[in-house]
Amino acid sequence: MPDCIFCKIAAGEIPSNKAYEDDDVLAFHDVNPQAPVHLLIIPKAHVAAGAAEITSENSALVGHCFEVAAKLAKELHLEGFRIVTNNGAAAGQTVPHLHFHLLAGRDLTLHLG
Ligand code: DGP
Repeated sequence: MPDCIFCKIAAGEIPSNKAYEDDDVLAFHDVNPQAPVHLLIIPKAHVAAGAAEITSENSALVGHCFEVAAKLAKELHLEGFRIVTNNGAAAGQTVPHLHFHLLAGRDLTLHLG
């Protein structure tokens, strides 16, 4: 997708600090880390702008992203971690290319409800 930062990173047109790469998925360090470990895991292809566009057509790639997250968590010996995806500007999404934040290395305790 033209003008998509993450498509350019996936294509190597914008440099990134890569943590994992295969034919379909890339993981790289967030430029503005919110935790000591803050990786972004993306499908290389622009299959969806965000989670609201996940369908049976692209969900295998979503599963693949989570497999990569589990692999990285194991390799990095992460004791606890959080996977976050922001959908839409109201949720703070700034890059409309489906991606998952993998956060770890600080207290991530969250009280819901
Ligand atoms: P979100 O707000 O959920 O759309 O997350 C987008 C993240 O992408 C944000 O934490 C900052 C990061 N980011 C934006 N541009 C770049 C870039 O050029 N390189 C890297 N490594 N991260 C980027």
